[in-house]
Amino acid sequence: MRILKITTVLAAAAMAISCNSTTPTAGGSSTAPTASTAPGATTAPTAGAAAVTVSDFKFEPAATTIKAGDTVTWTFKGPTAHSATSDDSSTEKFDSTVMGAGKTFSYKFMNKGTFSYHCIPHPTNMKATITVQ
Ligand SMILES: [Cu+2]
Repeated sequence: MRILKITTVLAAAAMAISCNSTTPTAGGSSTAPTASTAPGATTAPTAGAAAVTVSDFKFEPAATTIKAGDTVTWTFKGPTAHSATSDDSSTEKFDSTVMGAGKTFSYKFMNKGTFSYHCIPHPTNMKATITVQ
């Protein structure tokens, strides 16, 4: 008789636990965040990197917009040597030095703002900006 009573109590307790556990999950709250994060991920630009082509005699694109922490890589093309050098007025200081075709230079921008730069041999016709948001 005692054993039978204990098992009925345990069975009742087990049923109570299983009933309680199914109630919160029935809300389906776990599917809601997954659906909301998916559109945000698709609208974000290529994470962490931007490319600028340095040709004779221009930076392409002349205006680049990135996010803080992104790295910009300049690729040097064309027979004439060029540089990507921050202007004196720029608070972000970088200088590729004068490079020939086939070379690359990368710089990671950690601070927000618009930073203007130029080419050392051609400062009047080769100007561009990096905007960090
Ligand atoms: Cu140049």
